[in-house]
Amino acid sequence: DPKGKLETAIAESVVNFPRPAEVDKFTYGTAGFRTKGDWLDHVMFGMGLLAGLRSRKLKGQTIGVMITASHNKAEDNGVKLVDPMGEMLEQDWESWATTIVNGQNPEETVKAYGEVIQKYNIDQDKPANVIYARDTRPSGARLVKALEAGLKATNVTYKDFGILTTPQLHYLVRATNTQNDKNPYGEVSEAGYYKKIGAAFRTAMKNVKATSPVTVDCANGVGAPKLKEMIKYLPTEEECGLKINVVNDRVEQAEVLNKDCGADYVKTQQKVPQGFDGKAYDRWCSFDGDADRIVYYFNEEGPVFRLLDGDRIATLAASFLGDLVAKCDFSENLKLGVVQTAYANGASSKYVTERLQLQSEFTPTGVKHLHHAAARYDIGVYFEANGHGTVLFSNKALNTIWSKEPESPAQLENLEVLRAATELINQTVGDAISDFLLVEAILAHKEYTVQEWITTYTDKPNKLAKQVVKRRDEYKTVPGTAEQKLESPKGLQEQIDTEVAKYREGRCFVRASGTEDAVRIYGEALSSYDVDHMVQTVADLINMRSGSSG
Ligand code: G16
Repeated sequence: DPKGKLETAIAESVVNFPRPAEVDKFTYGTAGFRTKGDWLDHVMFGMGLLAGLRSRKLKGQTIGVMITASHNKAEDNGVKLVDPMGEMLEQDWESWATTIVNGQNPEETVKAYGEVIQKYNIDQDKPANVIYARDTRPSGARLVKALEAGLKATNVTYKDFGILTTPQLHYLVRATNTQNDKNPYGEVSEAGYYKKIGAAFRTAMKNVKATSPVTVDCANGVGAPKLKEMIKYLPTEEECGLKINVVNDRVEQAEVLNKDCGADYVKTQQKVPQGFDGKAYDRWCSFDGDADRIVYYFNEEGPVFRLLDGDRIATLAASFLGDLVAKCDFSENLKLGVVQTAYANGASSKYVTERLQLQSEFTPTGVKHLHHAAARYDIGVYFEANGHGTVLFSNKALNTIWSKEPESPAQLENLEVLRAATELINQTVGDAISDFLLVEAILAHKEYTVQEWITTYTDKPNKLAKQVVKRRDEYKTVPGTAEQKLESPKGLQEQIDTEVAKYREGRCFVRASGTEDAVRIYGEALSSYDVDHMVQTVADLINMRSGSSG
């Protein structure tokens, strides 16, 4: 009985990866499972099982597993599954991920495995293919073993791609699943990723030159070695004018990962990272720990810190692509839109609708939500304010852009840049390396300095704070409000509303983080004094209710 054999194999193997006593329940959150690396072996084993099931369900298409805790501390780790076209795991399956890793004993794990088979009517004789990679965290190598045990127990064919950025793994999943198609996404190798993006950047920069150098803070994470590799495939400084300095590249020192540096630090602390030695107006940017987010910034004299976050990248990209679309005569044909979350600065959304005259839309936090919304446009720009985002081109857009016969030399030039953009941008997920090169190309085309970029609109004073609470799962938002209204704890939203009404153009919302044990508070108002006061008062309201520790 092959089914019985499989069940025995799972039961025999899972005992080597027992549940840690410290965790009550694992939950597949905003970005998969995340917690201390030491507690994740059991979860990895379960994700091996589920990745195999997902692949079998999808007729053997390759599923990706990424082992990373991204912006979180070095001792944390995490895991998320990647669907065949490089997008995040289908939401329906998230609850199965939660079920399969929460078995209290081997029998329950086997039972959960059987339930997925039944629910999705999975033919166990179908092939299953999984590829995986990890970031530079020390626990990664051990966790890979647990993942492999789950894959082996259920006869899954797998391939280890070693250490990669999260977006590189997403790229490889899509490249693998499209390699025999008419339009393969790219070569199925890490080098294939660099080649594709490098060639696109070269084309995009053909007729322009960068006027100043840029420095990249890699958060002491996997982005550092991978960006250095990428640079080998880019046009040289002599050719395109761009000099790229790489800092915070100490990947061999685990404890400095994301420590006082990286995109999350810069965005939430509103400060330059450790190692910053820029002069006023030097252009800097920061990746996060797995290189799927990027933010730019500079200092004015003073020094006064100025941030160019995900909203700025979204508006820059939307305005640039919008212009190209118009110059290529596609405006009638291709619908462009910008997708953001409630964390987007109100001034950026206003700029999108009023200045750029583009559609704008909001979704809950989490790339998966933005991605799906952006996919409904011909050209969908999506970015979270924290710097996580990309641009999606529909098949219609790609066909239109690639089949057009240019009507003039000028139009040909624009068409070539637009075509290059479709190749330069990682369309599977937000990608710091690809977004970085896109921004650099746009700045070169627009001949923008950071000062010119930041004056396109004026940010509303804002603040993003964090409040540690005992039970973040008590904080639930009303569906359809882009997380801007709490339904529980009861009465808290009314208190917040009363407070916010005191401030001119005040806006403030509270939601539970999906990646940290805290609730986030975002506030905006006409003056920064008001914002600080409002956010502090709301934090106090939460603190009083939950008797929290922070
Ligand atoms: C992850 C998600 C992002 C999200 C961020 C913070 O980023 O991929 O979509 O914005 O967590 O989420 P939360 O506010 O729920 O903690 P990363 O870079 O850590 O993978």
